[in-house]
Amino acid sequence: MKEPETRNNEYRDDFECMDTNEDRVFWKKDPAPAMTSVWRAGRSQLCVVLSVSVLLLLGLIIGLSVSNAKVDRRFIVLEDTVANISSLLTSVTTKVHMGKDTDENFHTEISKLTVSMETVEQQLTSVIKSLKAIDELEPLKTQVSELKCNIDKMIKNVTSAGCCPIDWTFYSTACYYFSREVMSWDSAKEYCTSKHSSLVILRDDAEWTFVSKRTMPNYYWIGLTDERTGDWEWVDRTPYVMNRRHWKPNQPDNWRNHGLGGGEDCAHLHNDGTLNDDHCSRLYRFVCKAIVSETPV
Ligand code: MBG
Ligand code: CA
Repeated sequence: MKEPETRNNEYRDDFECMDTNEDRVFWKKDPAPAMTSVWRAGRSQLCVVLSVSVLLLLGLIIGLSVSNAKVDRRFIVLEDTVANISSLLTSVTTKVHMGKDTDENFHTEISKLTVSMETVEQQLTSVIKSLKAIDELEPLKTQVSELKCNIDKMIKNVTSAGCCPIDWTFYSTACYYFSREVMSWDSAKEYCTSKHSSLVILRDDAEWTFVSKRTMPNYYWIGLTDERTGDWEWVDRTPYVMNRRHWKPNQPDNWRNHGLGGGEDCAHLHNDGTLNDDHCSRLYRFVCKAIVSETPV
């Protein structure tokens, strides 16, 4: 099968030690135009990028502080209610122990307790709502990171640590490559390795959502297989904990009637972002992932 064109002049990959000056040079994109000409040619572009960055940063800061203040307030109210419940419980338990659970006050306290429980439930719902609002700021954070990278590229003409090569997308602590070219699972695995990355390993729901939003409505191989041991494992050989919600209904089924020999040992994201096991020789797009920093940028 035809290997995809690699664009040597677009980036050179070394994901291991990106902090050294040598690697900053190694990650340099196209031959650098002289700094002065970058300034002359791109001054107005730079102004636009800088203004957008400032606006985005402002948005992020305002968004975060508003959400944080809301969560803080809701937590304080929740704390008070829980303290109230706790003292009511102590009083009720003492009465039960002392056999005074026939007192008129006892019933009043029990109904107070029930009301407080309902209040806690409502308050928890509202805290969860606020936390979700913070989650919604994630795309804004990614945009800010990308802008920072673009500014570094424009001013210094280098790809800084935490920034991704052209055609790769930064998310959280890694760069992701969503291929347009199609390959068998094994060739895709080799391709990712040759770029100092691996077929994607999806560590949590947030990453799953980020990746599947980008892959839908196409099929993409991911780094999940049961070919080696018969049990599903990630390409780094960490076991996959079966979660049926990740899979299409009735999958994985190790279907054998495809006439290609054997069953189905490789997992791909289906057009709706859920998984199917398929014959590893099928030609699908694929996702590579390269860790670029241990802490979010
Ligand atoms: C297909 C799957 C294939 C196999 C088959 C079984 C309609 O989906 O792609 O992997 O599971 O169903 O009928
Ligand atoms: Ca299947």
